[in-house]
Parts: sequence; C-alpha cells; structure tokens
Amino acid sequence: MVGHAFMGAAHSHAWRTAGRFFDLPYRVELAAVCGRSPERTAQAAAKYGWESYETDWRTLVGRSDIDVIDICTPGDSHAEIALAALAAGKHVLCEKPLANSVSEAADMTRAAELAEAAGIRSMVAFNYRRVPALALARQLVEAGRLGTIHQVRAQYLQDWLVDPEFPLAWRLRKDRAGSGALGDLGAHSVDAAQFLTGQRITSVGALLETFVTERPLPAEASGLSGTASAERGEVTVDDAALFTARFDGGAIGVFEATRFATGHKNAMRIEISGSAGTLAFDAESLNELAFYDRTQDQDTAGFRRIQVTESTHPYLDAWWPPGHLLGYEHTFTHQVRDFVAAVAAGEDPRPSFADGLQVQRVLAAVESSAAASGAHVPVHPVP
Ligand code: SOE
Repeated sequence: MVGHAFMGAAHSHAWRTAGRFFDLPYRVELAAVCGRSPERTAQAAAKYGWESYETDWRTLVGRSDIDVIDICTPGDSHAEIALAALAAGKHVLCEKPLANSVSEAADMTRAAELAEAAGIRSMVAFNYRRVPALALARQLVEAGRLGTIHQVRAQYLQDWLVDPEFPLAWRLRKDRAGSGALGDLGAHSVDAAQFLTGQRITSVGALLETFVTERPLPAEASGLSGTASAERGEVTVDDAALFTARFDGGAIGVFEATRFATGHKNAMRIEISGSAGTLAFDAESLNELAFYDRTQDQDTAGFRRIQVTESTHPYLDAWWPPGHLLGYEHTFTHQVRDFVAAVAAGEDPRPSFADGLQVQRVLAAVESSAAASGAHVPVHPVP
C-alpha cells in the first residue's frame, strides 16, 4: 500500500479484516506500506499491522513478494504508480478519483486493458458501491422495481472548509488534487449515479465556486488536519460544484458537491426516481434505504425505511444479526473482498479503470461547462 493517511488507515483496516469475516480464496498478507518519511511510515506499519515498510514506491513495485499495489496517495501520483505497478505485473487497487486529468486516466485505462490479457486486474476505489444499502438499491433497479428511470438527485455535503482559517491542505491545491469538492466528493456521486441507474452521463451544465480564495499554509503537509502557519497561499480548486446532467438512457440529474454545507459532515445522498418508484439513500443513515413503491395500494402508499441489515442483503451474511449496524469502514472491507474474489476468479473487478475514466470525463466536462458560464457541454469520449 502506498500512502498511509486517512485512506491508508481505512484500506489497512480493510485488508486486515476482509479475510477474517469473508471466506476469501487467498490469504491476505499485509506485506509492506510505503510513505516518504521513514519515521512516520515505520509508525504506520506498526500501528496498522504491515510487516515492513518502504520509503520509495518504486522499490515497493519492484518487490517480487508483492502481488497487489494499493494506491492511497493524492491524485497527482496515481498515474505514475499505477502504470509502473501494472507494468511490473501487479494487480492494482487505486483510490478515487482515478487521476487528476482525463489524459492520465486514459493512459491508466489503456495500461489496465493491456494488463488484463496477462491476468492482471485493476479497480478504482469508489467505496460507496459497497455500502449494502446502495448495493441493494442497484439490485432493485436491475430487477426493474423503479421502472423507467427519469431523475437522479445527488448531493455530497461536507462542511470542513467553512472556517476560513482552515489551512491550505493538499486537497485545496489543483496540482495535487486535480479539483476540489468536484473530484473529491462529486466523483463519488457521479459514480454512484451511473452505477445505480446503469446509465452514463452524456452532457453537463455546471457552476463552480471558491468562497475562500486564500488560506494559511499548513505548518506541515498533513492532509485534512494540519496546523496553520502565518503565511497564506492561494486556493486553486472549487469549494462547491453544482451541475445538471443528461444520461444516455434518457434520465436527467442534478448534482451538488460541497465542503461548505454548514452542519453536514458527510451527507452523501442520492435519490433515483422512476416510473414505478423512488429509492433514496443518505450516508448519514448508512444502514437505511428508503423505497417508495408505486405499485402499492394508493391509500396506504408511502416511503418505506428498509433497514439493510438482513443476512439476505448484500455483504450482510458475513456480519452481525439483523439490526446490528455496519459503518463506513465496512465499505472498504467489502471492496477488498470483491477485489480479491475477482482476482482469484480471473474476472475484472468493477469499478474498472474504464469506469474511473468515464467519471473523469464527466468531471472535466463540468469544469469546461463552468468555464463557459454553465452552457451544457458534452462529456467527451477518450482523446
Ligand atoms: C474527504 O473529503 C473525504 O475523505 C473523501 O476524500 C472521501 O472520498 C469521502 O468518502 C469522505 O470524505
């Protein structure tokens, strides 16, 4: 695993846990973690249970005892690490968004498709697909329970940037993160919308805003936290992104991704309306899915709150009795389970790098539309 901050912690937990609750076809060994600082990486290895550590990802990629490279770094290094890992014959799991640009994501997708022929697998880590409630939502859509899908409403609301003194962390720098709320949060919504509906976004009309354009430089570059110094630097990404979208199956959608939704900590919400019903999900009630079934008797019809904790629900057979809730970390454990199962079965796990590239194209179209005063622009095919 390369990187050991927030996502590294979540992935470490997942790699350690997946084989203890699911019957995996392989035994997972946490071989090595990689980071730039020897002290901090050694600490991370000890804390999260990695057998060894490296301070250069190239050394990691060159190690013959390693089968999988898991990329948990900021977006500016995804492409380089993934391309080297695929070339070295390693399976790759890569954090989202897949890359910082469409051209990087396209290079990664081409490399992944070439590697597939040699049995090398790759996957992009859109972990919300592995929330049991959203996996169930997908099953219901596939079974036709929503009928023809007309509309998608997707919001991803956080508020950690409302304080103008919050330091200029890497997520606020275009050169490191690619974009702001758009790529960090909007990417999840775009992937979830396309996954749930089975439709692809073909055009968007958008508005981006940066409310606080200068922030104190972090005393140390440490991601979301980090203490501020007296010097200030420019914020080069969006704080909030709003856009509308058309889908290839005829649906339309409205999206909002923001780090300025005061009071909302991690409200990843999505609602899909079709001719036969509506499904609604909010990650702040992670174990629930609301379902309005239009075929119900009209006098008593209404939204039903399904508690997605039955052993028959996706992933739940490995966990607790009904009503004993799962959390955010389980989504990463499920992701490892599906990734390892696909590698063993010789199948391509989803979301693939090609799926990540499609999301990247939507993000790029949102930026072009915002630059063109919100005019609807097509989602361009791969260059
Ligand atoms: C930070 O804004 C963040 O950790 C995202 O990067 C994650 O993808 C999301 O799941 C939670 O918020």
